[in-house]
Amino acid sequence: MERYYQPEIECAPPEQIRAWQDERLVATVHRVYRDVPYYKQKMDAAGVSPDDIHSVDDLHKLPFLTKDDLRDAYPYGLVAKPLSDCVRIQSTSGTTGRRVVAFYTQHDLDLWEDCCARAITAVGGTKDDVVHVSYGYGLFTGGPGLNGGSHKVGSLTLPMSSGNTERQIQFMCDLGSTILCCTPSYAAYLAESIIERGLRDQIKLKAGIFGAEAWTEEMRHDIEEKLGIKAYDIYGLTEISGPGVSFECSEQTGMHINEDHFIAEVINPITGEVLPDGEKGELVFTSITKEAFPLIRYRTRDICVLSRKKCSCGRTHVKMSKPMGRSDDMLIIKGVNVFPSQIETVLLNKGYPANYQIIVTRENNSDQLEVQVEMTQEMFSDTVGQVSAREKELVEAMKAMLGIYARVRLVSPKAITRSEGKAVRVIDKRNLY
Ligand code: DLL
Repeated sequence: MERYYQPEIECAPPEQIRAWQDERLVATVHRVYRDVPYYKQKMDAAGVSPDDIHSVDDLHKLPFLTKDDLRDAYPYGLVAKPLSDCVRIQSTSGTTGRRVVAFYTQHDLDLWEDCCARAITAVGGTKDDVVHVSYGYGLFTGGPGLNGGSHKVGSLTLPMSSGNTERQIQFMCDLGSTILCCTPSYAAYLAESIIERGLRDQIKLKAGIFGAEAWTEEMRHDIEEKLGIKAYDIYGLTEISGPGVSFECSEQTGMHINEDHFIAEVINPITGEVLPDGEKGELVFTSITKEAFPLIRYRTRDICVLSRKKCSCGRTHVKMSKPMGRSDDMLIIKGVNVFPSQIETVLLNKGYPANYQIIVTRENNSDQLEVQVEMTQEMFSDTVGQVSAREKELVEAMKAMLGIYARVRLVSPKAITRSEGKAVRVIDKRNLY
């Protein structure tokens, strides 16, 4: 039995999971109230005492924590251990404001790596695998998380980091990488580059662990077909540790949340009301085993659905759907909610590659949506003179999906800059006016 497939935990009966959560939640709440003035202040202001929290049923009494709280408390205000007990920081890229900095004790690193090891094991990884980690290393959690998980599984680990596609492919061929870990957009780019070089037969990849950004089922099929692998989703966020908060198993129908470490809720993002399983809303996490940076009811802004349907893999931990976008990713165009994933679905269904960019502008006080779409090489050579017919077809398909008009501009192959990390899909120029 693999060390990091832990059936006694991952397949535990729901009552057992609940008992762990109750006990760990109560302990965490008492600890943060005692040791972190920021939490004490917040709970006092909400009129909740740690003695009001007896079990997960009382979780809803606690106030939410948001990214704004993390920014207010930056850098040390939410740290729950003396700094001398912390051994690592990781951080977000800070593209939407001040960076979020997360702290880890050695124990926290161990648990985080366990979560990533579970994810690798769930896709069939063993100590006989060669795990090729092309997530960025450094402050970003992707590289360090999967690297640590791979070590724990005992796999041979290639700490490639992102970029230098030529070298990635060469190592993949020479060293026989079997599991690729990177963003789905970079996986698509690597697939394209491998095929172009005629090296598809020389790679030994069997699985990919792709996450850190939203991707559609259509993109999964595309990558699986091009690389001849199974492509699995992995989810996480720096604030809650990094990758491995949840991960897909062989069923590939959503990601099991490591419920012995994190309690998940889905809420109505407007009212804050907790929604029953099966309803779509904003995902909220409470960490119950972290020492240095425990977060209580942290609003992720990711929109998804939780499901407790029995899973064929035997794991009993709740599953989250692929995030359907972030509440702050959602574009409001002419009053209509538009998610980039809807546009991606249209494009992949119509046979276009997932290389596109969404540009939003405001002209004469009216929002304008433009989608620049790359053609495949075949389309490009076949369709001289047919570009406008193709564009028209896409405009209609977008209208059916989004309910509004989007200008479509087909561009030549390779015209859209490839990403080595998280893809930049949306350029919203409205805030610049
Ligand atoms: O992206 C951690 C990570 C690294 C996850 C590698 C998976 C693999 P952050 O940079 O803090 O952390 O970004 C977190 O990315 O709130 C989601 O909006 C998005 N995200 C992460 N995983 C997925 C996924 C890492 N599988 C933010 N699908 C999260 C969709 C994802 N979105």
